[in-house]
Amino acid sequence: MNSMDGRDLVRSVKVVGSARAAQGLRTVRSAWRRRRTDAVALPPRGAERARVPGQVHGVEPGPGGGLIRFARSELQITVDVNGAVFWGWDGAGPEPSYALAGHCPEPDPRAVLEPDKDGGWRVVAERVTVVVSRHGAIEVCTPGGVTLRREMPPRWWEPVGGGMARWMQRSEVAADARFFGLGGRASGPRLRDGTYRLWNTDPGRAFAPGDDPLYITMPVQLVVADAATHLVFHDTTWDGTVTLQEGEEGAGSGHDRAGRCEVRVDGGPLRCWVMVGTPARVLRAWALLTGAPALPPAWALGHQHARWGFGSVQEVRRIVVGYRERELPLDAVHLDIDHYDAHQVFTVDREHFPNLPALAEELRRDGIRLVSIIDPAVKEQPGNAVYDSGTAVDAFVRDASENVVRGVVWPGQSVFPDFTHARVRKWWGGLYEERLAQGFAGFWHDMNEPTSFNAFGESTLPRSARHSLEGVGGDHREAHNVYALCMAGAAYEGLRELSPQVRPFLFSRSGWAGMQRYGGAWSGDVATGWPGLRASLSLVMGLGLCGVPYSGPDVGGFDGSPSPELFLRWFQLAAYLPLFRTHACLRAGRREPWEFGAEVLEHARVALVERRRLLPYFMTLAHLARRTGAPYVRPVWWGAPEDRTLRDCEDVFLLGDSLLVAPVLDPGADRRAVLLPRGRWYDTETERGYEGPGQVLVDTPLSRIPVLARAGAVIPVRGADGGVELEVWAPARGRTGGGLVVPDAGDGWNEPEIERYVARWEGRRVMVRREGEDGAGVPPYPVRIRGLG
Ligand code: NBV
Repeated sequence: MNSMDGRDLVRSVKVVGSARAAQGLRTVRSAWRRRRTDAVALPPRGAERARVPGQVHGVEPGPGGGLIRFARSELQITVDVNGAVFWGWDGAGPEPSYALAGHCPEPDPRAVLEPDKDGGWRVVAERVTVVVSRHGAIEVCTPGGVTLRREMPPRWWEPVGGGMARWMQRSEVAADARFFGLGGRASGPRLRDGTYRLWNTDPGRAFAPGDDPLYITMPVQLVVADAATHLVFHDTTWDGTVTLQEGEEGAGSGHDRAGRCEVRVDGGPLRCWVMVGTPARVLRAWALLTGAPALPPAWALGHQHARWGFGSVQEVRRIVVGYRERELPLDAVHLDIDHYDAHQVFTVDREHFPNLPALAEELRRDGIRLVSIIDPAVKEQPGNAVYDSGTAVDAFVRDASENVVRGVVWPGQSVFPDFTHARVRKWWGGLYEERLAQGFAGFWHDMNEPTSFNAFGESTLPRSARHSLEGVGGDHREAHNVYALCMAGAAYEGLRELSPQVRPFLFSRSGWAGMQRYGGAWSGDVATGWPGLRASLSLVMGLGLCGVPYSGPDVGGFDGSPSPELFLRWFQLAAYLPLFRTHACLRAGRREPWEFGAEVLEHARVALVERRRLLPYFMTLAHLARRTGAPYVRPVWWGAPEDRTLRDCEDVFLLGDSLLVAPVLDPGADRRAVLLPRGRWYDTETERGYEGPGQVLVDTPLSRIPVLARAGAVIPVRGADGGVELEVWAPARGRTGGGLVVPDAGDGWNEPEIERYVARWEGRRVMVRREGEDGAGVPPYPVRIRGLG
């Protein structure tokens, strides 16, 4: 194929189809082998004995808390210097942990273990009090004594013949509390009653709300209640479930029914972290513990276009020219597996992509970067350089009999690097040298749950597959959920070494707590349809509340063909999400903005131009996320978690502190209700002001989705000359406003200073000053005041 026309597309679908059919038999065999391997290597657990902690019988105070001994277990509690509480049962300490960024923070020397009533104990710290009953229930309370969470004494089931215990932990939260998080969930962001599994999963087809679990699961819950917000993290990588039931407040003199949570896990330590405070404080503590989010380069905050099946360099050029001719901003093009030679990672199909470095160079001159997909599976084929070099360092996952574990993925029979081994990560990281030489500037990790096509059961590695787990040794039951996290770590560290002057940019389909240290995520194969549009917002918000601020959906959905209206609404939403990328499956309809008619093209252009104008604001939000853990996309209750109406609102979000975005998520909507937090909000299109809190009706013609600016906001935008300007929304009379600006400092490691601006009425004018050590100064940017009308 020299160019990718319709027939070629069909042919390449057939090639993939027939390759998959040919793989069918092998797949069946491999699934059968997998089940047999598991049956031999993981014998049934047999009889089990249940255990609870029993009665307290002694304590040993230590820094930040201490050890509490029970008849049949012991509990370590420590409050750290950032105010986060750790507790671990049965000798579990906070390390080692895949979630933590480096070592566990120091204990807070002011927090001490002291006796409580009824034979219990408590640790009183500045922002939280933890009370442990004599039977091992743990209560997390605000400094004012309001209980936020009560964990019942845990229960273990231990195989009589020895082996890993399963455990269960029940807890109660306030009747008014709402649950969020647990990674990327399609049916959120508010997690309603139900059971959510903790096992990263490729659903094997495009997903919609109701499909659970998906690619990124995390035992991280953010619980928002009147009294305070808390984040709780059960630090175990094992398979498990979290069952949630929201509480209910009793009417009149009726009793409240507490919210309930039950965590059941198949193994691993029973240990927990809790952070208490406002949402901002909690996310900050989480980022301090698990790592600052990687900072994307400015181009990754622009518009990116992907497609499975560009098929040739000519098609890539055609798309780029299409954007250019229509004056549509474009910042990156992503190449999917069809640019590989026979689907093998770290290779190039030289027939159809003869000179990638030249293409990359040509695009870069136009300000467009190339991004490469990376799959972890390596074709089992002696002579293939990746396979040979991996074999030489003993990189691939083996089973209990020391045989290399095989699966079936795009290149055919494949083997899987064991990213839980430092040596393997080092080898893998080095492979990105080939990608850098091809001119790629960013990386898109796929199929890393890991996925292997199996005819029955789960499409992943056998549970008995062995992993290094940093030399401790274990199996896939423990390594599965951190496979993608470790792959991201390998890529990030490798890229840092290969190209030390440039910040690595990568995002990943799968991951786990702490993945933000290495990059972002995307929402995976979201189904084309209005429910998919809603799900894609839920994923971005949920991941943000788990500490992963950079993510976004496949605009238009992964499969099928969106109607022009659906495509446009998706495009308009994603223009305000951190990752703004169009993408689709091989067989899906087109996703270029000009494929949906003149009207959609016009409105999509407006969205693209506005995204480019907001780039300095996005850059600022990226820096703030890195420094504070606050996601760019925040639920509307972010600054007012005590407002119950806001807490239940899922179809509006805040973009940073200054903007409120109300996407259109339903077909045919020509206006929509928008819930506003307290204060004045300006419709950025009409400049009309609205007073919050309350609900307003705003028109939603096809040309736009409502975006409102907070009165007083100072927003850095890109001016007509490409330089930064301050867009200032008049504060309400008698009030002041302000905003932060972090200038773009290039793709290196510079951490520019945060600039603070204050807006206030001075007589009949709104003035903006820069706050500095030597008083207020004139901003170094042009200022435009809006909302005066
Ligand atoms: O590499 C092909 C696709 C990719 O386009 C998509 O974004 C990933 O989520 N990939 C899944 C593998 C094929 C899935 C059917």
